[in-house]
Amino acid sequence: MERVYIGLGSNLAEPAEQLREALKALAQLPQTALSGVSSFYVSDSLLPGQPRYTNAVAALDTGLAPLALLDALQGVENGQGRERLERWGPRTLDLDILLFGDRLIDEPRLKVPHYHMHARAFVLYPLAELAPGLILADGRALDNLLAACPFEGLERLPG
Ligand code: PH2
Ligand code: MG
Ligand code: MG
Repeated sequence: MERVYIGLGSNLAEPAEQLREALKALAQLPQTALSGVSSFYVSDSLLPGQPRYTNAVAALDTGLAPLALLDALQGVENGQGRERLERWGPRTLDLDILLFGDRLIDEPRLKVPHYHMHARAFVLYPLAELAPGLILADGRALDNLLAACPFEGLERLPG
């Protein structure tokens, strides 16, 4: 089993409900346990003019290979009505593999650690709830990434 961190995001059709549905689906994946879920956070979209996003991070322990997990996650996205109309368009559900054990993956369909995660408060702060003090496979320390990425603009939802 390998520890994997998944970034969840939604900015359409009741985003928090989309995340709760997605977490149920993650818990049902084959060879996989859902081992932790962060708080939910609301923030403005990186792209202006879109609805605000709700984001969270989940920890999985999985025996699936990276591309098998990616296929499964895309199945969950599609099952929740994800339409791929434009890059970075608004979406009912986005499931991103952030970290996969201690692997560095550079394949056409999958780059791990997830690109830009180091600069996204809506990824780093929920990740830090689950994995304080984490060192990424590429040697970067989560604490250093947090120090360079202000919490500003994030709203942590209660409960
Ligand atoms: N995802 C995007 C574009 N902008 N903004 C926030 N706050 N959260 C996201 O998950 C997000 C975004 C495309 O993946
Ligand atoms: Mg994304
Ligand atoms: Mg994505």
